[in-house]
Amino acid sequence: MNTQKWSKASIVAIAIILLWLKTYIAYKTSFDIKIENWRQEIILFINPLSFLMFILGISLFLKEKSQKRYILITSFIVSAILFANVVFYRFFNDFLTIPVLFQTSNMSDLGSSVTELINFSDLLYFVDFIILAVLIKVKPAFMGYREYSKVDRRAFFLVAIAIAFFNLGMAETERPQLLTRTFDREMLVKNIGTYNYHLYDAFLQSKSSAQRAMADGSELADIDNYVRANYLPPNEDMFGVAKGKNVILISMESTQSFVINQTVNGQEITPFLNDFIKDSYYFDNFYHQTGQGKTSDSEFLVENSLYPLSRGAVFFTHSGNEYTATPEILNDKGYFTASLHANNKSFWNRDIMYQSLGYQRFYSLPDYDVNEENSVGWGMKDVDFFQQSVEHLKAMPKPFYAKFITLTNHFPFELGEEDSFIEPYTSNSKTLNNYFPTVRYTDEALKLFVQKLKDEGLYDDSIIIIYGDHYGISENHNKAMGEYLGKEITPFESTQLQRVPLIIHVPGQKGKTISTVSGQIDLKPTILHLLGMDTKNNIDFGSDLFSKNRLDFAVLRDGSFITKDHVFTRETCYDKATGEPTDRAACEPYFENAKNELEFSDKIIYGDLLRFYGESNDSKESFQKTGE
Ligand code: GP9
Ligand code: MN
Repeated sequence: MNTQKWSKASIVAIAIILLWLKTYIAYKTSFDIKIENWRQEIILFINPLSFLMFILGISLFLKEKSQKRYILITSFIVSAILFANVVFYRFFNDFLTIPVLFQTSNMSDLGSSVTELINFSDLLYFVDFIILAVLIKVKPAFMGYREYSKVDRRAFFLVAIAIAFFNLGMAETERPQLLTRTFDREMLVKNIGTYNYHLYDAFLQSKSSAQRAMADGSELADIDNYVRANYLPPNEDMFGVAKGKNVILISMESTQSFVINQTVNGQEITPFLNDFIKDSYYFDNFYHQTGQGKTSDSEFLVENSLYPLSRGAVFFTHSGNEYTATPEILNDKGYFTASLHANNKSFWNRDIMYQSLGYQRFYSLPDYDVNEENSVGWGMKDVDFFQQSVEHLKAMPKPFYAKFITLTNHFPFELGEEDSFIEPYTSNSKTLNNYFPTVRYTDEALKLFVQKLKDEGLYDDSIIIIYGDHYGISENHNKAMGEYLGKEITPFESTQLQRVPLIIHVPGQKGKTISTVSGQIDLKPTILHLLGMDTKNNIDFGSDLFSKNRLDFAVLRDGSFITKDHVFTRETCYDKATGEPTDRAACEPYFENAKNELEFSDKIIYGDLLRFYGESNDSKESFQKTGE
């Protein structure tokens, strides 16, 4: 009697145990979750359990047929969510969030990357589901149905609740304020589990929708004070030096500063940029501040001087907001504003977001002649992209503000023989190895582009600003990276690796290297001041890179920050001079500022607060739709 009861109870139990073990195995094999002690290991082990008990426990209320169907369908959905996280993690080194999940247009564009990211062995992620399905089909007697009494069900859910509280309690002692500090998804997943994390994410999502509805202009006062207090007047020597000139802004895909002035296998990686820097202002302590929105986040930072969000891509989640972006400001000053990028216009929701940013024209895929010969990896090769773009530039009304977004140096860094000017590196990371030749290729594309600008007489009438959009080599490749750089990649080094090049070429000026600690957020006021435009009344979180008395300071989207002498990351204060942890007190004076920066900026976005600020103009209507 007893055995029978046990065996008939098993379908729910088996489904829970299979999913539970699978999730734990996936944690250990497919994600890089750092475990510091045995308590954290226990938390990690038990964290999927309470959710699985709740969700599968619902089946205890169902009749035989629907119970089996419910369990099968639920197991499949849970497995699919886990697998989606695994694939996403391979690429982004991060966990999924709801906004990212709805970026299906991006997912379908991932193309070659997805095939790189999915292997045949990935079927293993569904093995438990297959076992369950087979058992139900082949051994229906073993997986028999049993009615559960009220007492059974109550006991079951009491155990689930107890486990959930035990989990939360342990997590809270390990990580106080876990749920209020949501910068770090890894920490969340580690402590409350992937599934609960998704529930939590859903809660955040609905909260942010509610925030906009509830927001009113009164919240702007504090933010306005903060921004005014941090405003820096322009450097008189630089203000207006590019007045009336064209602006050529180039976003270099995945280019980090560590390649500048360096070699691989004895060959220069960026020979053109190394030369170009000698005639330009070069910022060697300039950080990307992007989050999950990658390239789009960098565009957002550069043109709004606001931080992107800690989850999702603001290009997707808040494309309907009111902004005062550089293109919108320049439209009013008689500039023609355009973005050029030979990719689907809907990628990162650009076609929609660009209207909010004020762009008059988006030259996207249909504006280019793209074929098999001039494509590699994600699409059109940079050389061809720039060459064809010059024709668009020539046709634009002057002065123009034109943003170029390169593509060839994108993961998985594919390149044909004919375009490889240098040999790949030799380490156990194919990603890092192939990174160097594609960076070298983009460098060549830039050289040809600048030459063409000279040939067409555009060079002397334009300021050229080149920046890296975000990292290209994630922490998954720390070992190989350490080998290349000849040092261990500690959290300190990882933070320093978030530096991306920034080069500003002003016609007729020699330039120099400037080492002020800065970030993408600083570009908007810098550019506007170079063009001789006042920014006093803007809500900009960054400040002019040429201003005197600049504070060396950059906040990264994960809450890390960098000062003149210190780096604060992962709750540790590092001394830049030694790269070693130092007294926390050295970083403490900056905590408040770092927190304010991100929180105020988030408030503006979640509440769509700029709609209450000054009067908006109607540049949205002047946007010419492309590709239709
Ligand atoms: C896609 C390109 C790459 O259009 O900007 O985006 P990323 O994956 O780097 O964010
Ligand atoms: Mn990018």
